[in-house]
Formats: sequence, structure tokens, C-alpha cells
Amino acid sequence: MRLTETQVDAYASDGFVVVPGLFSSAEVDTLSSALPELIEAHREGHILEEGSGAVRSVMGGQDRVAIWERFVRHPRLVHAAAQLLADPASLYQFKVNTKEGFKGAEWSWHQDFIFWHEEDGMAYPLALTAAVFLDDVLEFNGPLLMWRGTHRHGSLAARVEPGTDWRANAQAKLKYSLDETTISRIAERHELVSLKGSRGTAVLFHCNLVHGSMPNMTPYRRAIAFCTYTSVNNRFDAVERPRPQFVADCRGRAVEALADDCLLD
Ligand SMILES: O=C(O)CCC(=O)C(=O)O
Repeated sequence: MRLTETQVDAYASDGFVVVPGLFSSAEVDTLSSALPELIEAHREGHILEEGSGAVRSVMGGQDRVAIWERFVRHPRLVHAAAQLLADPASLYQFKVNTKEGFKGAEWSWHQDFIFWHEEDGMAYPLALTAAVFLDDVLEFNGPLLMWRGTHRHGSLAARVEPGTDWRANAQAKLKYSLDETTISRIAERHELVSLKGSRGTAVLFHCNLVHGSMPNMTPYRRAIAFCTYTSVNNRFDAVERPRPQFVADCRGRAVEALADDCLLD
């Protein structure tokens, strides 16, 4: 699949592009029904919600469940990522954030690149994430909130929470988050967008886009699968405490895309 010129332009100016119906209902059914298997098969990748102990995120584990391995190599994702990166794409991170009904907590305001730069030595912001909705994302169940066009500011100064455990990077209070003064300044110049859509919708967003999400106060789960791709020409510098490869794959190997019907056969 190739994105249209309009979609490429939207990504360049807004820092994200929404592609409704990128995956069909049958494809999402397949993925959704394989989610419990992924969660069960890859316990070491769990991040739990504070308090309830519900699974907040499962990081990696795609190599343990065939359908998820096919998903990260799906040509609609891999080719779109390569097109926007203008380079062959390497899979750097895969995760599913489940945001369970009544239990899913917020994700504070942040940019992604600073995590990858500080924790994994990613040299350049040549990375994007494809977020694929596994559930209908409503205005009520904790949609992704994005400040349009903020990727153009580069890395903004983040507040740093102490801690070395990789799980702390993904708690409601994130390790590198943006403070109220920074967000208030952003609000003067940028529009805030809430990314709602039916299951199967995908959003591709730049690694310096400011984003977050609110808690899920409803009974409706909001699971989203995130595949982060980086350019094979990006560089990773050595870091003191490398994170597990299922959290950050820094090998820079080009992903070989599969056939378009790989989720259905
Ligand atoms: O799942 C969410 O609501 C937000 C996830 C997010 O911001 C991230 O993984 O960078």
C-alpha cells in the first residue's frame, strides 16, 4: 500500500495521519482473538496498572505468537512506514496497550523520541509509530490525544522521574513527561486532537509529536497495537543499561514485508 500525497502531506505538517479502515473487520477479529494468547505467552513483557494490577501493556512477544509476528510485518504497515521514513524500515518496538474498562490509567503528556534516545541510544528522530485500533476508540474510553504539528519543535525539555526499571517508562506517570508550563505554551499555538475511530483504523505518528491519553472510566476496553519503525540508517549508540530486546530492538534490520493477506490465511 502506498499512502496518497495528501496523507504524506498531512503527516509532514501535522505529525500524524489517520487511515480509517486500514485493517478489515475480519483481520481485526483475528488479532483481537489472539490478544489473550500474546498476553499469556509473554508475561515478562507485562506492565501492570498501579493499584488494580490489570495488564496495562504487553511489550514485545510477537515472535511467540505467529499472527502477531505477521502483523508487525504486514505490508500495509511496513510499506507506509518506509514511505514516510523515506528509507527501509526496521521494527524497533511492538506493544499492545490494553486500557481495560474502568482500569486503564492515563499516559501523561510526552514525546517518544526522548525515551528512545536516552534509554536506547537512538541517535536521530527517524522513527514513527503505527497505532492500530483493536477496539472502537470513542471519545470516552481514553483515545490518543495529540497536539497537532508539535513534532516540528524537536525534543522539548522533559521532567525526568528517577528510576532504571524499563517498566517505569510506561507507567501513568512517565519517566520523561512534559510539565504544565510546556503544555500551556503548546496550547497557545497548537490544536489538540482526539483520535477516535472504528476498530481497524490506523494512525501513523512522528516520534516527536506531543501526545498522551486520559484514563478509561467506561466499561469499554480500548486496546491499541503499536508498531514502531525506525530507518535502517538510524544509529544506536551504546548505553549503560541496555533494555531487553523485546522492549527496544536496536539491531536496525530491515523488516521483510509479507503478503497483503497474511492475517487471513
Ligand atoms: O496507549 C496510550 O494511550 C498512549 C500510549 C503512548 O502514548 C505511547 O506508547 O507512547
